[in-house]
Amino acid sequence: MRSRPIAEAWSRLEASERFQHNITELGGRPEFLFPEVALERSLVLVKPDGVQRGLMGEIMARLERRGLRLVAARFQKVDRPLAERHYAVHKGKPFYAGLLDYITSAPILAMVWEGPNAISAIRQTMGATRPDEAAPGSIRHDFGLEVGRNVTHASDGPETAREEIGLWFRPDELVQWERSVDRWLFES
Ligand code: RTP
Ligand code: MG
Repeated sequence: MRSRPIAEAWSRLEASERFQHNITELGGRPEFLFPEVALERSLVLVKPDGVQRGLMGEIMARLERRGLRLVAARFQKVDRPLAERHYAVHKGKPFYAGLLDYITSAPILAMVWEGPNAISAIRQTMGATRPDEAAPGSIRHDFGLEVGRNVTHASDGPETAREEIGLWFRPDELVQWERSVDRWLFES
């Protein structure tokens, strides 16, 4: 997603012979100059501690105020098989058993949110895994103290996001919609 004038100027530049020569000399196209902004989706969970502490509204409000768009939401209990599939990557780690007990201990709020670069934007809003290392102003910093009670989950990459959204939601539960403010939040 680039604004039209920049995209057009960039295309003209790329088409020039001098540019092609210089890029070949450099060994490739300098993507870092104009990184693409992708419209992404991420799974977000308000974990049992966040629900019990009455933080669902606060967490949704922060994501909404950031400009992200809600795609799906379900308040539910998490059974063991779903927890095992969701956290399969952590099987065998010392905290795995405690993590499964924690996530299945009480209801959670499962959601899908979308927006430009949503995956990294949401991870940033959540903060580092350990609340004692999370940046001030992030959810885990502002509402947490211990890694085993860190309030939220968010997908950590595009592939994980696809898998997790598929695990938690059926395709017909994902709502495609537009907000009148989208053009004030998404450049194109
Ligand atoms: P999440 O998957 O929940 O969004 O968290 P994350 O990516 O920031 O961290 P990850 O490494 O995927 O860990 C998953 C969850 O396991 C618990 N954990 N406990 N005791 C420990 O050392 C430890 N390490 C991780 C946390 O609840 C973490 O969110
Ligand atoms: Mg993770």
